[in-house]
Amino acid sequence: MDQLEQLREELLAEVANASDSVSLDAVRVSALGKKGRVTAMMKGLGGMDPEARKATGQALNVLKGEISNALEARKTLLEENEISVRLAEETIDVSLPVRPEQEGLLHPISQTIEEVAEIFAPMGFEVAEGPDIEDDFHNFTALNFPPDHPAREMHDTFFLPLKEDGTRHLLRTHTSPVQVRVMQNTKPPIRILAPGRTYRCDYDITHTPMFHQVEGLVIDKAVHMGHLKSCIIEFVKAYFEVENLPIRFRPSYFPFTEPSAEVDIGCSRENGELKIGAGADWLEILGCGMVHPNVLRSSGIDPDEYQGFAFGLGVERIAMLKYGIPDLRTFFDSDLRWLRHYGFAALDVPTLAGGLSR
Ligand code: 2NL
Repeated sequence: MDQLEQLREELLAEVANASDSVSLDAVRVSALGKKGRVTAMMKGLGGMDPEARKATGQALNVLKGEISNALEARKTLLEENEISVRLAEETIDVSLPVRPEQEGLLHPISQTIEEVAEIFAPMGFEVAEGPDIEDDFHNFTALNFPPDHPAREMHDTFFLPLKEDGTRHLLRTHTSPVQVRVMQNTKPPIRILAPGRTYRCDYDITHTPMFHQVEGLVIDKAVHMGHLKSCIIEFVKAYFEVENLPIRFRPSYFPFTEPSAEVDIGCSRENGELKIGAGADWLEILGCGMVHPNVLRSSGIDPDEYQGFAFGLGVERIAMLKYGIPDLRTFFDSDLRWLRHYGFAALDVPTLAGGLSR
């Protein structure tokens, strides 16, 4: 028994002194392995008389259990220590740029949409989104485009294949269907901005088949043309960052607004150079109007109770004007040299106080 007690103390000391999981495993093998010291004593039981075999056997089993428990406890402790050491050594500053030598840039389209949203946010406009693939109702019918009206063809629509029920989906030709969906699901007052991709089958110097729009919509009980005008004037001045920018509202036509207007800003064109601000010329920058009663009705809003105004602008166009980008088609070439020239620092977000376009 003395011998067993001595073995017990030695083995527990070895377990306590093991300083890593590799040396701890060596202790386990030397005690409980096939040729281990406890195992060897177990083998010796066969040569004992029955009384001694029973007593020693029980004592060996107790010892084996004790050593196993000590090994397990030591193993857990060592593993926890090893994790703490690694955590302390392997700290990462997650706020550092991933590849400082190859930092990503914001595309001028993203930058322009953020600037527009930043200007309208303090006026209470929230950003709304919807699907690029739309149905005829949300893209045309709800917006007061009569069936077979040439305005539908004017939009050069991309249609998806006919479905079994004879209808077909399409790629939205403007972001107005987003606003139709909001009107269907929201009790006024409504004040939203709908930026996003739009598609028309057209490709030349001034058209790409995919382009971007931002539309705005306000619905309330007593909204009138004066609200529309001040909202647009406020936006245009903030966006172009020009004091005393001349602005005019010119009567126009859209199926979804009545009355409708196009908005021009003053500019000058001298020896081929376009300058925004006071000058002899005018430049068209957006369309707007009072929402047509048919559009309200189609979207589930009572035109006798509510009215509203809406506007729409082309993102590429106002980005080209502000940032002097001469060729529309270069927007979607994915040319890194172009992006390094026209792109914006990703963390330098536009704010009204800090400047929109630093
Ligand atoms: C343009 C003109 C415009 C709208 C878009 C709109 C949306 C709804 C109801 C009524 Cl849901 N109107 N949008 C209104 C006037 C003009 O866009 O030239 N865009 C590039």
